[in-house]
Amino acid sequence: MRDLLEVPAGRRAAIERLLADLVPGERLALSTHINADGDGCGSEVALARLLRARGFTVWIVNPTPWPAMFRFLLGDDVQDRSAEGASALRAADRLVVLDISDVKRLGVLADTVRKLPRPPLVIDHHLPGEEPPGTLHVTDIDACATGELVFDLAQVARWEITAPIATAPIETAMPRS
Ligand SMILES: [Mn+2]
Repeated sequence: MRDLLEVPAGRRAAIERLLADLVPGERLALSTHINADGDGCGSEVALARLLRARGFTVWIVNPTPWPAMFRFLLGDDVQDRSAEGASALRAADRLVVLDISDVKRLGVLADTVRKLPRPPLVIDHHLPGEEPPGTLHVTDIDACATGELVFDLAQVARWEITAPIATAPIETAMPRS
């Protein structure tokens, strides 16, 4: 039987290229599309925690406010700087764009992203867009979600997926009575 958790060869190669491009200790901004959904938000917080565990400084900058219904995913450890807009993007060394195949999906941040000195890294599962948001891509339309690609990135990198990374600190949103 086929191993469903096995990372396909092409995807693995793309992940290895992306990992090789990460500079230890750099400050990374993460963005997803306007009106972020569960995949965008979930992928951002999982990747933020994976990267923080490897010594990166990470913050989120989305083009529209973090949805209230996903507030619990941020916990106390993941920083959302979306309210600062483009200046929070420019303050990072590198941008990682999640769940987007076209830069226009970054709404008010799109122009800033087009002009960043270093092209963003992209992790996405959509059909290719007209204007890709970066140059170094982990994209696979066979992935059911961007979250699947973040999981595979952790597998290939051999980064441990701890319980807080896997589940987000859900207990902070749902206190036991
Ligand atoms: Mn998605």
